[in-house]
Amino acid sequence: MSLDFDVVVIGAGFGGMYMLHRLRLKGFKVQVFETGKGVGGTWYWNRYPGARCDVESVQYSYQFSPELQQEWEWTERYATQPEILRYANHVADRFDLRRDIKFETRVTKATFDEGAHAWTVETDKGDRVTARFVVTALGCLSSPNTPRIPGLADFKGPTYHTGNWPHEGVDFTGKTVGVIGTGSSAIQSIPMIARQASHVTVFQRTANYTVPAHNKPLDPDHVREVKANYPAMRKRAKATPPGIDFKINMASAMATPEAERQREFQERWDYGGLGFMASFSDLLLNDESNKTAAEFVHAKIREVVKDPELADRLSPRNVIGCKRLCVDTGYWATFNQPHVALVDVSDQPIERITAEGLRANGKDYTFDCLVLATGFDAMTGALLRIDIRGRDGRSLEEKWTEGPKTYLGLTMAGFPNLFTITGPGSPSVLTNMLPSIEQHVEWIADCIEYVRSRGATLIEASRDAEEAWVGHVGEAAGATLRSSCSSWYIGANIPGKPRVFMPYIGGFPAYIERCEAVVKNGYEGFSLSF
Ligand code: NA7
Repeated sequence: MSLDFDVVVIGAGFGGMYMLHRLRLKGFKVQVFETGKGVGGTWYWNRYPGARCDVESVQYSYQFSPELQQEWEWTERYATQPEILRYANHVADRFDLRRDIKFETRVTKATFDEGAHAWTVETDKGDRVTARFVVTALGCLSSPNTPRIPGLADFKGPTYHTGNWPHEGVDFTGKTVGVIGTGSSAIQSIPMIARQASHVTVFQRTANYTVPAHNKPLDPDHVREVKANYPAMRKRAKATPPGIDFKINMASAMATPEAERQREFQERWDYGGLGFMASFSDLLLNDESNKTAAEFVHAKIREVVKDPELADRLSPRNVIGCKRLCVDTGYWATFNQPHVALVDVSDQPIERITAEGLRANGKDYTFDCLVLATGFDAMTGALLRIDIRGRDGRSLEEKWTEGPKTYLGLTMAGFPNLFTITGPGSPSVLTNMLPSIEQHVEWIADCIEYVRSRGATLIEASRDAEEAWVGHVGEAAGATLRSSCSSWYIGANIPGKPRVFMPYIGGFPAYIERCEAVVKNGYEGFSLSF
């Protein structure tokens, strides 16, 4: 049977774009399908005001092409969404990617044909194509979570979701705005919305920890130095658990004298960004150590927020770093403004959305516009939106009823020739996504090439290898404080979703080592068919 393509790639964000490029270099015939009108994935959809990456721009970028790395000029320490999207478009142009991407086309179904050792992929535009392999490049945070609050359709003003923001932007000037959510998207957008709106009411279910970004234009001398030493910086980054080049203090917070501990926290606070969690090595291992960091942040909130009662309500109570740490610019200070109000909805869920606003805690709140900063059905949502059927017509949904099961976050038993870039069970969202994506893309491309070189037509992970990996992912998660709260890492934000810690927490270096060992041992845990 002659197939239409060697590989179908689903998604043209950073994962899908590089996958296409890498496979082309190896001579494979590839078709990419992308729902959006353009490339960029997450950065195509998340256009809310203030949207930025929380990893520094010189690190949140591809490293596969030294030329690309040298020619692209980042302008700020943390790149804005428009700048990252420009970068994605630059990459698409530079490597002539668009000719193999079909835009505005959503993949609806992928079915494995056991006789042909091939997948049939169907789209909402009527495509039905066959390919030996399918690679999903769907992103981890790409299926927006619209909360099931009664009456959502009753609201008569406009409703915006941060994860699917209007491309033409939104002018809130003179408007009253209600914002549901206080995660990263809310923490980035609320200060910006408050600059325009006449009144903002923020509905907070769980207060979140955030550290200042201290964003600034990039100093050209600094950029020159980074560019001159890029390979060394990338190497250092790869050797850290999150794949980010920052200094990890290997000392224990509890074993460090109080004054020195405060100095370390303060230094990192003044520097800004996610490196705060690397102040000590045991912040996510030991409750007492964690409390020292949490209390440091609580004190900062009290310093900034003038009303002590409000400061208290803005102070998170859970383990710091359990939910993903946020990085902000002026978030708490925004609440000092008289036109910004915080409503606690932690005790009782929002009762309902009304025509004029919403009802919570027995009280009616009115506003002109509603912003849902309510996050995503993370890691599995985008995959399960596609009807993926492996051996015996078994769906991915059936396979994952108790939570995602993968081998290395890359493949699944019962779903041969299917690969997931940054799938559940891989470090993904616990790391700098770009290096994680590159590592996956390169591993997958090499694997597909290996299958071809052996004259095989099918590769599949064994159930034993998958079970062992799932067990290891669970054990690693259980050893930290990260699974101790209701986060999207464990699916707790989606009613009915199985509670399983989805990303692999063992760190980027250990994970790379494992992936490389699998290859070295002749694709250990996989079988080939001809
Ligand atoms: P998050 O971090 O999942 O935040 C979503 C927020 O919305 C969070 O505060 C939720 O409260 C809140 N939420 C969700 N549903 C409701 C309902 N029904 N009622 C009240 N509040 C609700 O998503 P983001 O988009 O901010 O960030 C996602 C990631 O993108 C982030 O971690 C960075 O990696 C980038 P909860 O905490 O669940 O109580």
